[in-house]
Parts: sequence; C-alpha cells; structure tokens
Amino acid sequence: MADRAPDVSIVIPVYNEEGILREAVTELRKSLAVVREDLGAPDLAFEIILAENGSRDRTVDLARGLADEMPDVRTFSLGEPNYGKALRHGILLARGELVICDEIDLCDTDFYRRALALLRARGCDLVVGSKAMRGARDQRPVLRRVATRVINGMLRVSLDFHGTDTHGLKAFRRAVVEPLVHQCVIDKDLFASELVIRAGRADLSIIEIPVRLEEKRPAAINLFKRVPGVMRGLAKLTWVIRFGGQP
Ligand SMILES: Nc1nc2c(ncn2[C@@H]2O[C@H](COP(=O)(O)OP(=O)(O)O)[C@@H](O)[C@H]2O)c(=O)[nH]1
Ligand SMILES: [Mg+2]
Repeated sequence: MADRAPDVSIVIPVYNEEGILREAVTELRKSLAVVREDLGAPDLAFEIILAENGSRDRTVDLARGLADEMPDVRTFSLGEPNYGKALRHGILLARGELVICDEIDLCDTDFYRRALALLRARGCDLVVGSKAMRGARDQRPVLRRVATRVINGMLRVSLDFHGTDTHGLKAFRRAVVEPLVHQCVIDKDLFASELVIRAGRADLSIIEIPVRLEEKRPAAINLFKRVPGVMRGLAKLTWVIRFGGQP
C-alpha cells in the first residue's frame, strides 16, 4: 500500500500558515474518509502536497513535520513567495491521475466529492469551483467579492473568457491539463487564471460548479497590495494569449 501511487493528488499552496496548517491538514485527512465513503470508493488513495514558498513563520518546519508523520503528505519549499509558482510546481509533482487544487483556508471536501464524481464518471476534464455563479455562496468581505467579479470581467473582455471564476478550487485529469501547465508563462496570482483560460481555448471539457466559500481566516495579503501585480499579470496574460507574444 505504501508504494502504491495515489489516485488523487491534492495540491495546496501554503504561505505563512503556521496558525492553521496542522489543524487544517488533520481535519482534511479525516474528511477524506467521508469523501471515499460518499463516492463508494473505499480504496481511493489521496496524497496531499503542501506547496510552500517564502514563509517567514514556522510553516516550513510544520509542513515537514506533517510530511514525516503522515505517509500521504508531501511538501516542498521553493524560495520567494509566489502562489502561482508553488501551485505549478505542486501540480507537476502530483502523481494522481486526478488532481485537486485547494487552499489551506478552504479545504472544501464538498467540492472534492462533487468534482471527483464528475471526473470519475468521465463527465469532463476540468471542474472549476465557482464563487460567482448562480448557486454559489461567497461569504468573504464585499470588497473581495467585488474584486473577483472585476477580474472576471477583465478576463472576459480581454481574453474572451466565458466562465465565472478562475481562482481557487479546481479538479482535473492530470494527463490532459499537465501539457497546459507547461505552456503557462504567468506566475503569482494569475497562474490559475492562465491555466483555466488555456484549458478553455484548448477546448477541454470544463464544468463550473458553485461553491460555498467560507475562509478559515481572512486573506493574509492586503487586497490593495495585490492590485498592481494582478494588473501587470493581466496585461502580460492578454499579450501572451491574444498576440502570442513572449513575456
Ligand atoms: N506557496 C504560496 N502559497 C500562497 C502564497 N500566497 C498565498 N498562498 C496560499 O494560497 C492560499 C490562498 O491564499 P489567501 O491568502 O487565502 O488568498 P485568497 O486566494 O485571496 O483567498 C492559501 O493556502 C495560502 O497559504 C504564496 O506566496 N506562496
Ligand atoms: Mg483565502
């Protein structure tokens, strides 16, 4: 059993999360038992990849401790803070046929259950958890909800994006999405958006499902501090995708 490749890899970028890391991972592993049961797949094997970079608190030590203690947890640490780079590296390390991208303040196993049911029934290649579509319930502060819609609006106008969300929860068939990960050129916050946009343009079969978003703690980085980087990322993304230019 120890050497068996996992069926599903859960990739979670983590940055300065000493306050919730151990509890979140412990809870997540417990909830996975319920997911297996709900899916009628008692043998479904998961791995959890904690993709860290740049933390200045005890996150790295804690993540390593968890990985030593728990056979299904792996971690790596990459240097300067960079959400997209960590997520990308985590996806490329994933061994499961299916991959779930989550966030440590969400660990939304209800999304896992619904997304895995769709993927296992071969209903699609990529499931995007949307905070903004009909049926979603986003309990973040109003400014953050508005920011999500503004970014989506910009992606629609500049890149002809047809969905309602690109950031956050995702699940996909690794063999189909991995080649797109290699094509992505944007890191930081907008890597996930580039991946979803490339998936749409590559005609992958994508299903958005509504999620209920309840964060275990407020976002660590101030929204306004993220604006310049996101705007630069959007400009670069538009240039690269629309005009095929090199960054
Ligand atoms: N590796 C890594 N993870 C990050 C970074 N910034 C945020 N994260 C993680 O990404 C997830 C979402 O971050 P959060 O602060 O809640 O921002 P949100 O996406 O706007 O809600 C959490 O698991 C964070 O620990 C980063 O620079 N590097
Ligand atoms: Mg969050």
